[in-house]
Amino acid sequence: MSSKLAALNHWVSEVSQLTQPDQIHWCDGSIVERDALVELMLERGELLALNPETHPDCYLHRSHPGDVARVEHLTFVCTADQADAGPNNNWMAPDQARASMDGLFTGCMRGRTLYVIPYCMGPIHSPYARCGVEITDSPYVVANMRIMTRMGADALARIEREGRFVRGLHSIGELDPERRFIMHFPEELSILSYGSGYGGNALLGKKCHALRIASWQARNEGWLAEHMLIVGIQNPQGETHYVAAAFPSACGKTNLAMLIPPVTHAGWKVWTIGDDICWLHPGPDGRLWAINPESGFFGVAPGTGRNTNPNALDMLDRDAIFTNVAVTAENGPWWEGKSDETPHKDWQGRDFDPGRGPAAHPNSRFTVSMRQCPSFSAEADNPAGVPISALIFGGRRESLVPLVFEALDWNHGVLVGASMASETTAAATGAVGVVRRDSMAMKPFCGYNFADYFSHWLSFGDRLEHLPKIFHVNWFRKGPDGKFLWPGFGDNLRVLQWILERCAGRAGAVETPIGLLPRREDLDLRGLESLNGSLDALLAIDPAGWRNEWADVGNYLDSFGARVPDALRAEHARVSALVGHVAPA
Ligand code: GTP
Ligand code: SPV
Ligand code: MN
Repeated sequence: MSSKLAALNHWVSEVSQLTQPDQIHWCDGSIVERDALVELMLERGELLALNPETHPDCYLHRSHPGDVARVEHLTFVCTADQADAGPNNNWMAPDQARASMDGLFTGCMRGRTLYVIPYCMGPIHSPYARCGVEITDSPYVVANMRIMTRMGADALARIEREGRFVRGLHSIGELDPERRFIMHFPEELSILSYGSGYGGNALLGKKCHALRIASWQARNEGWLAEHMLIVGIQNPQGETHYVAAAFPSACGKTNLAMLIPPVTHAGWKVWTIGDDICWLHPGPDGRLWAINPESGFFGVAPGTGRNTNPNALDMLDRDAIFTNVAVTAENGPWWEGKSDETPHKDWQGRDFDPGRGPAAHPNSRFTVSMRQCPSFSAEADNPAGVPISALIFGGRRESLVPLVFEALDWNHGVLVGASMASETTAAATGAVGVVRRDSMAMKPFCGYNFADYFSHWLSFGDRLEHLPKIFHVNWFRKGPDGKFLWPGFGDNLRVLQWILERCAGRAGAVETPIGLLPRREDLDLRGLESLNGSLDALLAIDPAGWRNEWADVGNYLDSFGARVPDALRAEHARVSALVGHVAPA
């Protein structure tokens, strides 16, 4: 098979000359193709079938133990001018990057099959959707891309019609961390990824295309590509409003996207549009409209349980791929927080021994179609997207940052997003639990200079007639006993409720030096009497702490030099003065 598009055929033959595969397979996305790939991976031991009675069509993949997360230190943005990549990215000169990657790719597919994966990010007929082609030698990547994107014949037809696509070349190579790089060439709309088979390093439609490359395109074309969930919240009056929320990796997007309202909230319902990536466009009506470019979830397994995320459990009992989870004696998938069963084998397939740490890898994941989610919204297929009422930023902060606050206006909201910080998680290799700045949850994903990105965000103040309100949330503040103060999960709806009532001009708030906060009486806390003592702590503002915080944000902005927009500096000066004016305790 080949394509009607000469440029695509040419690229595939160029890559096959370089990589020397035994065969070339053009993916059509059919179920027959999927079944054949699964069969092949079962034979080779790359997939293990889980219990077909309790978990039909569910498979476990154990990745190389040294290849379990994104690798930020090996991820590069290769622009002609280093300043365009910015201090927020690792940079290499494009020629040098291409030459060293060519070296790695030479002959790397000998004895393997080269798969050509045409895919579409976004509803197939949406003007906001964008296409790409990933070439890979990993059937596991093909199987995951089939769930995560609209992959196959329809995407190829669109690519042939449009004549343009993002080019992603991927090989698992030797899975050697010394020979592993994820390179982006935004000026050419291309990606080269070598040496990892894991998630964001290998499923190139996801972080590489839909965030790093797309954020670059979005800046040039006047839209935004963001690390955000999209959720519809239906109130008892039957109205549904949509919000998008940016939290860093493993900080609660999937959970918020499919939460089940607390029992006190009869008549409320949450509709899931997306759990990780959101493309935002100014619509013809002057509002901001959102599509989810993905069609599946690559979600964090640990912590997903009946009490925390029942919708997720209900979509994970059939047709799902699990990566690096543990298994029970009955050969069901298991992870910490799932159930009180005892794991039998750990994520590396060894007999479980608590002395060796958790049974499931902390970054173990499930891949599942969004259509299996009980709260899936058909609006996820709407080519126009959904209109956004509020944007939410959030991080994992055990101290200082209150449960929720509202920005005074757009520029203040952009500063709140730019100054976000969060404790690092197992979603990337490296230390866990270290607070770092993670502007708009895009530190690992913005394909260009953050200073230019901040300018781009500010520009929407003029582009949009109806600006969404901007909020900041923190589910992770802890008390002196080291426990989370806020129950989180389903109860997060109470915060979304306040946010939407603020958007409707109905809920009260009090102005503080950091923004508008709810008072106790502004939140619907029915049924949460247990919270009594904690609420004051959850909403407390520590002026000295915030003086330090804003001073640190000032240093952070300095690190981007003269490209930082004046309006952001001015906003920073304004809020710094506000916390400065609060009398020290
Ligand atoms: P990525 O897929 O890496 O982008 O992560 P994500 O932002 O989608 O995070 P996810 O919803 O998968 O949650 C990550 C971890 O945080 C899981 O272990 C959850 O159980 C936990 N978590 C999510 N929401 C809450 C919450 O409201 N409170 C607490 N305490 N933990 C939460
Ligand atoms: C994240 O790390 O934010 C993820 C997982 O969603 S990955 O696909 O590996 O990027
Ligand atoms: Mn993510």
